[in-house]
Amino acid sequence: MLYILDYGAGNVASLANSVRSLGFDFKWVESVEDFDKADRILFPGVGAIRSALSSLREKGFAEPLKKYIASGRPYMGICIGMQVLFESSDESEVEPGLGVIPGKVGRFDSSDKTVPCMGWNGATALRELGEAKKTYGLDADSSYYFVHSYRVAFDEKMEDWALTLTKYGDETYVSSVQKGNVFATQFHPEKSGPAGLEVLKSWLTQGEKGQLVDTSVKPRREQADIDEELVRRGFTKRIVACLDVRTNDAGDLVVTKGDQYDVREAEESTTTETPIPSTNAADGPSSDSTVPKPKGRDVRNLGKPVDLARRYFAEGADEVAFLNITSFRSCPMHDQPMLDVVRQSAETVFVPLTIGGGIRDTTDPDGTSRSALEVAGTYFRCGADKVSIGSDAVFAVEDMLAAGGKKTGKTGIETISYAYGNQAVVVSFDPKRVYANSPEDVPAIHRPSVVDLASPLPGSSTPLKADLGPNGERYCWYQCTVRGGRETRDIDVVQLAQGVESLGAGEILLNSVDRDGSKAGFDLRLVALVKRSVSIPVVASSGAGKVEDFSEVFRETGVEAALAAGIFHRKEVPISDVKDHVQAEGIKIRVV
Ligand code: 1PR
Repeated sequence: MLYILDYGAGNVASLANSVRSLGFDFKWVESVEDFDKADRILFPGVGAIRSALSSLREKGFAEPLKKYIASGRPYMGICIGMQVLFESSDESEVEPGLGVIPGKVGRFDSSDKTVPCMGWNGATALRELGEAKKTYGLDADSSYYFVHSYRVAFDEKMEDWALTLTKYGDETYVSSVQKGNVFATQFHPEKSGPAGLEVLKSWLTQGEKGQLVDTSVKPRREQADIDEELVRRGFTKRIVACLDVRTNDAGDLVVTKGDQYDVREAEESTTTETPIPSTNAADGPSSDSTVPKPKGRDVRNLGKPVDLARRYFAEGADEVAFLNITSFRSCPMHDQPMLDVVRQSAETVFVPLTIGGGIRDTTDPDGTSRSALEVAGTYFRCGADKVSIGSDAVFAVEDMLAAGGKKTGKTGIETISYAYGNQAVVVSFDPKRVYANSPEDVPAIHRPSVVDLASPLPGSSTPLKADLGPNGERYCWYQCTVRGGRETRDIDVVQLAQGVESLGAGEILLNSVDRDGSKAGFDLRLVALVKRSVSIPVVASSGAGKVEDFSEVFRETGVEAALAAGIFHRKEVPISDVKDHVQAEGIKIRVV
């Protein structure tokens, strides 16, 4: 019997779904006795090693797990499930590792690259794999999904254990290990599409009729071949499909899409339905934009959330994001339809899923309070890999700035990233341009975020089309908004970006109210400004209209990922065309 070890953090639902989708049954490890009953153990660690190790010890699982591994029965670890095998980790000074593998887990150097490392990369075999070219289902031509800030650097001590190597920036690290009955990957097979499922299947079927394959005895490959492959494969940019989800006037949960955040049809509809007014006075106007709208305009309906997520997975999206865009209303967890959307999508969509909207402290109608951490945890257990925080992040940074930079440790960003790791916390920005004729017209505090709308990007000689304000203004700064663009706040994107990074966010999803739905291309000046303010990954969003927009934003700003909604929903630009174009431009991308 296969047992999966869930120590209580992160998204284990996806692994369970992928194992089931391959036709295997399993049980959860619930007691010390289960280690004796197990024929095979899968340990899908996610997030922070500190909580993984302390939870294993609190449950009394650490010694039984070591005994299980020493017994020679098959063990597969994923991400933290690989890192716990080592003697120690820089991430957790107080909790020693299990010591199954000699060596230490260290942190990526962030001086030359974004950390966490979040995205797709190859896995280059250290040893000759013979005719089959594949061991443990690992394919030299496939990409796998990695998300981590810590890694095991490759050196001669790791020769015995390293199965594959991967390169991120200048660092070559161990992306999977194998020796005897132990196999573990730094990447997430359950999030790596068909290529990842192949790895899981291979491990699940190995040893069923005899011995496990032991690659550690095979001869080593020529170093030059390994180096060539490490560079050729490399870290890829990501293409994200985004689904703005809300209930329409008929009460159906639909994917919608706005222009500058107005998600209603331009023309008054012929139906007699009227928009449902907000039931909560605190919600403000029940319209979907700051722009006044005539009555009777329907919410645009571009399809069902789960169907579209499945379509994008099949078409090769590297990630799928769901944003609950009516979360500005009260959104108690007890009847949150987005939970089902995530649950159902995670059953068949094996790439990372992000869920945003309403990730904050909430109160159910019966008075039950739920912390942002609890809300996020509920989504993770349903199959989300990351949560995206919008309005609450702005308030958190405002409070931190007002307190002279002091952190409380109690904000959603802090509590969620502490428990689940900062890779699990995205912050979604909804900035708007504020135009000015001169930088001096901008309040001094916001001048660091002023951009010149008539010049090339700083440090670039590539000409960039002037993009002046409506009255010919040459400058602008980017003001943050909350509640889906309804309310502006006295904070700019640079303050927000640096604030959320210091609170522990692992990624920024950078929308633009001005460009949303415009198909005019990403706001390169905005994207470049935020990208150079932080060292965490940035996802450029809003305005994609053609394949060239993607290569341009990658080339000109260096962002890690680019997101689009409208052009994918309306099938105007297929994801495969975007990827073919980006690849033809010499930019690394995962091609399915
Ligand atoms: O504040 O934590 O509850 O989160 C609310 C979330 O909902 C935020 O992430 C916010 O961005 C999002 N949101 C709220 N209202 C809207 C709206 O459109 N009326 N959607 C909204 C944000 C922007 C992107 C869109 C890109 C790409 N929409 O999601 O997908 O602009 O579109 P394009 O490629 O078609 O140009 P909280």
